[in-house]
Amino acid sequence: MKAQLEQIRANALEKLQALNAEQELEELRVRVLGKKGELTGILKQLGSLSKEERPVVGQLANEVRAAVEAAIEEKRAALKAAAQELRLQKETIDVTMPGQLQEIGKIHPLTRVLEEVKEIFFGMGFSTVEGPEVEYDYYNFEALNIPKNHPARDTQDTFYINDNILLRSQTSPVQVRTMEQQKPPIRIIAPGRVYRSDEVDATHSPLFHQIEGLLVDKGVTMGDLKGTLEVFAKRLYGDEVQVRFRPHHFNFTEPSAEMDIMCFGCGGKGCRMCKGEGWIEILGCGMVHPNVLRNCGIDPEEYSGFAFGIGLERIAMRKYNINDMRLFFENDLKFLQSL
Ligand code: 2U9
Repeated sequence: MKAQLEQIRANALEKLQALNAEQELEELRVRVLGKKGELTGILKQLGSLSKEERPVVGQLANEVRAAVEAAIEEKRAALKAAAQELRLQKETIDVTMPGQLQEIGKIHPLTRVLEEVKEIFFGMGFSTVEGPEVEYDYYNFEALNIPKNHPARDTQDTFYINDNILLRSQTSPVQVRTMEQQKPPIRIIAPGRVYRSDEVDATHSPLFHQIEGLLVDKGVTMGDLKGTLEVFAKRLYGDEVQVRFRPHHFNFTEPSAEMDIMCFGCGGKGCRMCKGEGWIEILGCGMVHPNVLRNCGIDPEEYSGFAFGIGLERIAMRKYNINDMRLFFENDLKFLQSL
């Protein structure tokens, strides 16, 4: 039995030398010192020994247990220290390394101008309404007093899905849908993407953005239209800006007009920026045509309203002095960061 105990000790110490994982260490502890372990097996046999032998072998067994336990604890500490050392090495931070440049993005100029325009109209009690970009011919043209084969369709030629469905050429369908569902007073702006079958060049794009507005109530006049849009121009371009209204024609408004602002490059004298005009066109507008009100279930004898349409790209081009519309859509970071 003494020889067995010595064997257990020698074996355990030898194995301990070789192992290098916590898991293996635990396995060894269970195999030698555990309830069904080698050492426990020997202790169970003590009863079969003679009176003289029992204390001698018992003492040796205790010594072996103490020695193995101590060696296991020592190994456990060594493994822990080694693991810690490895982690420290792996996680070392080189504080002299150059940092990674985090590029900071910017709000797209069109979004910025859109937000600005929206804020101005929110300040005058308008709220935003949105609608589908794929529309029925009815909402895009018919309801707006532009029947099939009317020449006004030429200037707003768009992309057709079929005879009745198209990509909207203006955001006006949103206002038509709103009037169908809501009784006046109505005071809304409709921003969004619109489409035209245009060749791409510096001032044309098959996709661009509009903000249209509509106000319908009892007793609304051209005076309300002019006052509202003049306030808009002054908020956007500064209080000193002067505006003028020129007669125009749209099927959906009567009378119709375009609003110009006095050129800030030359103060109205005429320069390259305003192409010698002295004035710069910024939007179209007019009193909602009685046919349009009627089409939307609103009695033109009881209510009147005004509407306007703003091309967002055009406003942004003026504001940031950009001469090519394509720049908005090319995602050229150099351009976008420069604004
Ligand atoms: C309804 C009734 C009337 C919207 C209007 C304009 C004038 C206009 C252009 C501006 C530049 C289009 O983007 S652009 O090319 N728009 O001049 N838009 S009045 O009139 C409406 C809209 C909805 C129910």
